[in-house]
Amino acid sequence: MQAKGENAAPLVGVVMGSSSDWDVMQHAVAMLKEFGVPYEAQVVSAHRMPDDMYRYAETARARGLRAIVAGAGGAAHLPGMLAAKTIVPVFGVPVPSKYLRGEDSLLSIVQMPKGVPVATFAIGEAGAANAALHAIATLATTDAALAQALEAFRAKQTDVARNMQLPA
Ligand code: RP5
Repeated sequence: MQAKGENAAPLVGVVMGSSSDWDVMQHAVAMLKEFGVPYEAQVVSAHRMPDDMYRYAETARARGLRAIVAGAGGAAHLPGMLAAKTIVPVFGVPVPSKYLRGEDSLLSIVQMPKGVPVATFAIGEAGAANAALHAIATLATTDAALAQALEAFRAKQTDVARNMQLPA
């Protein structure tokens, strides 16, 4: 998968261990698109392209990335190894795995030893979308227009919930 992006320099990097993660990780990209946040998305595999992974992390800050959303499945090293090489905040998304339904991915990502954090989200598409929303919330701390858009996004959810009807 090639790097994608809007015209502006990317503020959020979305990376994943395999193109097979895209079904899940596309939900992060969809959220960034919805908010008009410049992003890039690409495959960066921890165990199949370790040198590329290090380069990605080492250059992330200088390239202007303010957050990295990293999804991986199984023995999911990618988010932790990126975090080991950059101080750009890493938001980890456990991708459902074939045999253990992503519980392996979750535990691999969430159990970072003290000192190198990875903010870890839910397994699957909710986690991918929420990781992007968290990146957006981080950017919104210094971007009033984005903060307003995020408030509106929340208000819409409130309206939907208030109007929910149960079966008679
Ligand atoms: C991980 O291995 C990837 O993040 C993916 O979730 C999993 C399986 O990869 P493929 O065998 O589908 O390429 O590195």
